[in-house]
Amino acid sequence: MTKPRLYSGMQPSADSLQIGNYIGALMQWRDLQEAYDAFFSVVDLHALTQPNDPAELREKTRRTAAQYIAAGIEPSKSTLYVQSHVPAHAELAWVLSTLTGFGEAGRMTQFKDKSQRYGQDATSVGLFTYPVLMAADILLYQTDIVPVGDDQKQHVELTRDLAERFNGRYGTTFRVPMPVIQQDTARIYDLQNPTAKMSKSAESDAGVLWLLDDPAKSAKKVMRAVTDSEGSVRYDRENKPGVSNLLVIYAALTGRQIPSIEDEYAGRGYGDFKKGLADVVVNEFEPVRTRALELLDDPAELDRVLASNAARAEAVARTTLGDVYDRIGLLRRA
Ligand code: AQP
Repeated sequence: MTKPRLYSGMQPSADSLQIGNYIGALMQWRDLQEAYDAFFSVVDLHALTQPNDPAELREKTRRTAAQYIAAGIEPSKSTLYVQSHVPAHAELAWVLSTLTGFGEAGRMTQFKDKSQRYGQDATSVGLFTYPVLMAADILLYQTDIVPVGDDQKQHVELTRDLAERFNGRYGTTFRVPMPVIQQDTARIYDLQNPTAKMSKSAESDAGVLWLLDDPAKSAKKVMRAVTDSEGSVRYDRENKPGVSNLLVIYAALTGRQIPSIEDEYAGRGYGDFKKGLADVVVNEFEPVRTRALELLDDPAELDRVLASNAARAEAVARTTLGDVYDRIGLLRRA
């Protein structure tokens, strides 16, 4: 029996991934790759919507791929590739953009937020059509499920609308994908500002735990994480966002339930709790970091793995794109 298809990706927008990417995405991908025919992409074309230094973008792309593998995504089991290695992404995005309403794209809240933040002059057309490229990513692979954070849910809804619109107009061509929304307990917040999502592009480094950082530095950041003056290790997202965030990280990395961790640290101070968490983080990150750095030591081999995975992705993507071109009436090259 063929396995259902899964598609997900991350932008190569930093030298290292942060612990939110690890808990919210990579750990789940690692589990899901067993039951699904999974496609995991490093979405470098999406990253072009931010200013980039070319040499740095290349390096970040390799580093992101290395961290996928080091975290347990197996390139022999899942298809792990770089988005720009498969030109069909950009080609299908163009076709889908002709089916997307201007107003429809303008309602995307991520675009509204980002364009407001950057200002009109720094907002590109690429940022506006970002969700259309994301729809192309997903639809090319006849995807059944898309694991995403809730901030991406609207983009998957647009993807579904575009698939249904195309199918309605030209006959069934695309599978209509389902979003699988990350649990609230998989969302990680900034250690210094625990009501803001931890992010690769955070303004300050102090609240971000980087997968590739020196372990001693990560331990120090845990010890300095913002908590509160109550002193009890208890989950209460509203009144104790700092401690709750640390509990979520602890539980996610150990596979334990939050109440059992609360019990363990009952009557002990935040110092003990943070020390325990720092050990958990260091133990989890250490092998991932070592493996990623090993892979990055041999970029030619990493590039070979990415190339053979891209060939696998390309075979699927070309078939879908060929069907699309036929349906919409593009003349095939003889
Ligand atoms: N704080 C987080 N908690 C849980 N999950 C998170 N993800 C990101 N931050 C957290 C998940 O990681 C994947 C990364 O997707 P992306 O690189 O396309 O962009 P993003 O979601 O915008 O991630 P960042 O780290 O905040 O990057 P920048 O700063 O570049 O925008 C997604 O699956 C996301 O849910």
